[in-house]
Amino acid sequence: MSLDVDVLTIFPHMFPGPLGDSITGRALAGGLATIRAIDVRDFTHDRHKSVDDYPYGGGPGMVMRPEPLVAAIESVRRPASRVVLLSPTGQSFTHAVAHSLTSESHVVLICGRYEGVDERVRLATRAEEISIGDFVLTGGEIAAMVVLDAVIRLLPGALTSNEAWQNESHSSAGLLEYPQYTRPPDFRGLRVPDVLLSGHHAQVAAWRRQQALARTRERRPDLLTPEHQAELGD
Ligand code: J9Q
Repeated sequence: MSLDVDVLTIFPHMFPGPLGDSITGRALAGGLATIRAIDVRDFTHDRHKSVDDYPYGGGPGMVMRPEPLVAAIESVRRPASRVVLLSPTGQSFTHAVAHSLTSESHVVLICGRYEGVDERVRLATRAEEISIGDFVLTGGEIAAMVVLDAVIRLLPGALTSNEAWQNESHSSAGLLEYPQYTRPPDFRGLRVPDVLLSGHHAQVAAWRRQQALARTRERRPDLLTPEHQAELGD
């Protein structure tokens, strides 16, 4: 079964964009997933096809009006659809969320623009909100692409057996990755660590494990479990 995605946006020409290349492009061409970009302006009824308006209570910027967005959602949603609003106020997008989306038959991604979306869109459609991180974007389109990239590459058959194996061996379960090197052995005086040139596979594995642990302690101590701490020797 394939994943069907409807993206609701006022910039439908942005899709599939970069998702049309590389691994995701191959998955889309192979029918593992389909992305349909729906123009929210098609659900307006006024002469100017207006999708935004001034915020009640005043303040800067514009807010996306509920009628066109909800009409667009209702035109595509099915009983089993997962309806997701990309928003900086949402639940954090994680690998676990990406994985959960792979088992859906239909996902509706709603891309807001401007300073936000009328709250009644969420209330009327029971959409869940997902954030890809604590930063300000111009709109939800690029956030939707981030979500789709992460999800599509997890779909069965998206990765070649080689890519899947690389992916598997590359993810040191909950730790940051170890540093990678390729040729040349000396680049501007920066040498590849001797152990990597030694051909001692057990020593290479031990060095990489130690690097992954040390880098995680340095850069993302929040990821370190008591077991990792013990392995680091403290
Ligand atoms: C729609 N900043 O930011 C982080 N995750 C999603 C977003 C976002 C934004 C503006 C509009 C989504």
